[in-house]
Amino acid sequence: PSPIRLADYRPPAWTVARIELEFDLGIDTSEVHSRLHLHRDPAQDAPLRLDGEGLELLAIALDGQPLDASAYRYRENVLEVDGVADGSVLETRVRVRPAANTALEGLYLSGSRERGFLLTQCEAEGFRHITFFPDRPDVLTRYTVTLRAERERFPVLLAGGNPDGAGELPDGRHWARFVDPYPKPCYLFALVAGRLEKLERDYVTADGRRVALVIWAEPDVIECCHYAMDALERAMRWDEQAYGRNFDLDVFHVVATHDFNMGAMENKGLNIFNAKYLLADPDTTTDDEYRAVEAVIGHEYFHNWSGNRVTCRDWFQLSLKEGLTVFREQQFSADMYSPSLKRIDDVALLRRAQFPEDAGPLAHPVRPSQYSEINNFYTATVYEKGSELVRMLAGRLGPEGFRRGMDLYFERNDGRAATLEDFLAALGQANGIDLAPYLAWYGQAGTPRLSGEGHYDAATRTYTLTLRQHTPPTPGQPDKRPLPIPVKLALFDPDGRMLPLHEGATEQVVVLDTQEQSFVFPGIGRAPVPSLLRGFSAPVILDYAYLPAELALLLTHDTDGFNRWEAAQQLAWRAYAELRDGRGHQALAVWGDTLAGLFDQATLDPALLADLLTPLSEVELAERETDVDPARIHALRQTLQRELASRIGAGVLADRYRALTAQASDALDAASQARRRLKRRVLELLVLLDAPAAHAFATAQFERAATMTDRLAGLAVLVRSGAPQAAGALARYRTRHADNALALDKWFAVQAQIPGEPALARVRALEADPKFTLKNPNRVQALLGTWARGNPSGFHRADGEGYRFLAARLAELDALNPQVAARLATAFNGWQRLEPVRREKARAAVAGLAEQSLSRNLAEIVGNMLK
Ligand code: DPP
Ligand code: ZN
Repeated sequence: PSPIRLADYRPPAWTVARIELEFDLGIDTSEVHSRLHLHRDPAQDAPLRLDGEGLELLAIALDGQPLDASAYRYRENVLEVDGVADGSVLETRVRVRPAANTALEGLYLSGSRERGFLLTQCEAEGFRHITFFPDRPDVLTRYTVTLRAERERFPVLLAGGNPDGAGELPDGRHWARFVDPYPKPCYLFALVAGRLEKLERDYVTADGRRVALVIWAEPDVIECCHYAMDALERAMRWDEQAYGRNFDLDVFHVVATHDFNMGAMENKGLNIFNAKYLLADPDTTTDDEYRAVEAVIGHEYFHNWSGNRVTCRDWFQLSLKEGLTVFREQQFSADMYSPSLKRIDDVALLRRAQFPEDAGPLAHPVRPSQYSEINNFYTATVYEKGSELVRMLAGRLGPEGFRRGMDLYFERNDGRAATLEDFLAALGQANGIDLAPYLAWYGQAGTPRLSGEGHYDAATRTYTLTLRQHTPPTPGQPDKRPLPIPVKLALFDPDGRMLPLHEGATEQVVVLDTQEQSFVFPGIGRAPVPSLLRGFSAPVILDYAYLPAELALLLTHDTDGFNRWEAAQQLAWRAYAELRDGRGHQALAVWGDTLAGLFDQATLDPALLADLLTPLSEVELAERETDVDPARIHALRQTLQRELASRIGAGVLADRYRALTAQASDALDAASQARRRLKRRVLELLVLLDAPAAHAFATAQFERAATMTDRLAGLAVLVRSGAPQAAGALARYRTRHADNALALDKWFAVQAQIPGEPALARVRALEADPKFTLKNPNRVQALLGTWARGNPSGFHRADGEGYRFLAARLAELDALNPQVAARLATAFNGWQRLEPVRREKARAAVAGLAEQSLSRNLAEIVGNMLK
């Protein structure tokens, strides 16, 4: 099929003002009756064409008259109907098969036939699997939805919008109706039906609306929803205060499912969550997972305005809602937690997930110009880089200016399907600033490289900073333009004090918007050390020839927590390169000794210390290499960490470990979380120096842990370092958490992280475990995703067995669930940069896949990978 292009966008010829949907729900088959109130664009004369995939058409009528078979055609996923006029009502009745739907798109069954429930997933193009409709986000429609089902099997019936009646029917059936007063695109439609329990809380919005917040889950996990409920309330308050946005329906439903392709979905008034991002309880949820629940609850809630009230004109604008909503989510999490730790987490994620995407065969702009399968574009680029672009704009406007711009954006575009141009126009016009130059960021793929040089002139007391930018070519975009790059900076004197800059401020933003530019800072008394890109003010790769001692100064004194961490990362990178090239230990000594010096500093947040002690990941190291050998990178990174550990000292590490253990608690406050984070890091370093001692600590921690964070950390250290105690601990974990799907996912994942060649044998053994299934996306991600995407030395075997194994599983998975298969296939990203032996084996595995008959999803990924 030919790709869909942004340049081909045309407004819809037909829209649907209202839809009345009626469902007769059943597990094997469900019937969907729809009445579309059609509106024709007078400027276009195309016949009515509706999307529909896999629908069994039972009846069709136009304006009350059954249609003759010659008056419509249903082929190639399009229903074309003759004789439709503006104002016509088209009725269809179709049959769909929820239990047979393994793609988890459209209407499907979560869980078992006996106990599971029915639900829908429509983003991006799932609604066409439910009924005939113009399935595109710029068709905004008012929904009235009636659900009918057997009361005993489906006691709970939910759809988006406000409840509008319910009652009994003959033969033990019942019904419920929902009316959504806000026109919405069909990707935001949702229903849920089954045996679910609820938690309920009343909420009054800042503008005085009473809202019932209701979280639904299967009976065995409903008690794990209290944390999410608290988080939801915090998110709602936060959006009122930070953006002046109030909730707009009488009821807000949230439902947890274990069978979900994505993290969660913002359906209007009926959010559906992957259980992984909703359920939380101290015995099975780690600190990071608690924060993820809060973040995703916030994310989906914030979509009610950035996505639902203002939606996207077409899927090329996906980042309009996703980049913006990730940014809002990040602000929320930063406010609930710690701005600098949050920033470190987010940038680490960007570098681990988005930079490799932007540097490989799947590179695409934040606003892609074409796709063949839109589900392949729910990427780190659209989400995470998209958020970085919003952050740059927000930084450019300042807090008040950004709020003014956002107010105007929401006001102007409420009830509309908007574009990124609309977004930049509102932000700019509210502030009298032309933001059009920033549009280039949305259209250009690749991570810009920023290089800089500083020159200090003692005679004139001026410091001159020269910055240059260059973006390497990406597939289909050989030539790149310069982009506006805001560089937030400060200058430090050799004693680690910030120097006053313009008008006494100690921080300043300069914008590089040409290829090269120099910025002059007068009145500087001593040669300074620049702290550049503070807070990661632009998503670029900075190359500045710092001396190790200068990085040590920033690591010790920078007032920007993020840039302290960045200095540690830079030093770790230099130390790594020295080890790799056998070039002495200058940076290594500075890095190790500086961190050893900070190790006992009482004022340093233990969580920040834990992050400072963590060198860049194997994925990031591979990004900076050519002829990548993941086994060698793993070994070098281990050596690097052992060097760090030995500079701190086994005794010091063990003492700190004992002190942190003595303070252990099951509390969730930031200080307790920070201590657990550091404790894990200390244990990971200690095991490199004194394995028996660390294994004893880890075993005791595993056995006595009061939190999942501590239990899993103990287990991970045992398993990954091949401790003799590992097998016993794994068996005990398995018994203890036998009935908890999310805890079992972690059991699979921790074993998929075993480094090096043994990983594959373990993955194969775990595949045979009765609890493993390719039908559950979380389980697939836990085992195959963790191994192939998160364990480079385990996946990239020199004999190519890892590649052949993954390719075989992808083909199998693709027949069940194309979205999950396509995402997993991105594990092959970067294969062109592998060393020659692995490169050839990876290529052969990908090429072998390409010869098979694949879904559009997997075919597009594999095809791009080979281009
Ligand atoms: N729109 C969902 C999200 O919140 C994903 N489908 O990101
Ligand atoms: Zn989203």
